[in-house]
Amino acid sequence: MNPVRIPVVEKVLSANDSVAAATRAQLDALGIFSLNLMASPGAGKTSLVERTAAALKGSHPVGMVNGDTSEAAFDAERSQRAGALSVHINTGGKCHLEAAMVRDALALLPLDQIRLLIIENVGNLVCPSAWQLGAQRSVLIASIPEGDDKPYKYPKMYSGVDVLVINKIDLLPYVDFRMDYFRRGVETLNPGLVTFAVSCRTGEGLDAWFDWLRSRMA
Ligand SMILES: Nc1nc2c(ncn2[C@@H]2O[C@H](COP(=O)(O)OP(=O)(O)O)[C@@H](O)[C@H]2O)c(=O)[nH]1
Ligand SMILES: [Mg+2]
Ligand SMILES: [Zn+2]
Repeated sequence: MNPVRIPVVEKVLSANDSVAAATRAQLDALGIFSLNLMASPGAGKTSLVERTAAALKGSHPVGMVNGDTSEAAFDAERSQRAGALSVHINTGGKCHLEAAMVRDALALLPLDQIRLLIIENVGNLVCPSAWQLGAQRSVLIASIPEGDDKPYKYPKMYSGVDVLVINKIDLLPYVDFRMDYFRRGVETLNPGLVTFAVSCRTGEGLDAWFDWLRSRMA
């Protein structure tokens, strides 16, 4: 007899969702477009934030909330150097961001100066997708060196997102990555998913990503 466990988990998630709904309403009211950026460690989340902040800061100032499992605020500092207004969240070892952490971080940002908010989630392909944060779109970065089997291994992550960015395409000549196989897996889980293939290193493909963001904010 252990029927208590499932209701408890559901209660925690629904409490989280009501905080997320309040954040979403707050951001909508301020006219801020917001992204929950998820990926494995090293896929290029901070690199994409840097590129995006540098390209859009003149027209659409970028705010960044970065969740990491420790005190080290390297990513928030990187995005700040690229022109974003940033806040670092130390999750205290937790492997995902929760809505209350984001709400508290937003209180530290000058939201009236921001048009685009990017929330860099903790590097992890498993649980972040279960936690609503209040962002308008969820974005997953897949990077070439991670391998072409990831949609098959992490179906929940791939099926739950609104946008996919395939990063590090400059490495395609050096890695056994079957783009067809990868894309077939994605298409099965999330038909018609908006997808960008980019290199944050060379800049290839990023204009389409910036155009998509601008059109969402128009
Ligand atoms: N070759 C290549 N390296 C990249 C690219 N984007 C990011 N990197 C490198 O990948 C590493 C991890 O990037 P980072 O943005 O910190 O990833 P995060 O952990 O997801 O935030 C860094 O050494 C980046 O320079 C890319 O498009 N091509
Ligand atoms: Mg990072
Ligand atoms: Zn977690």
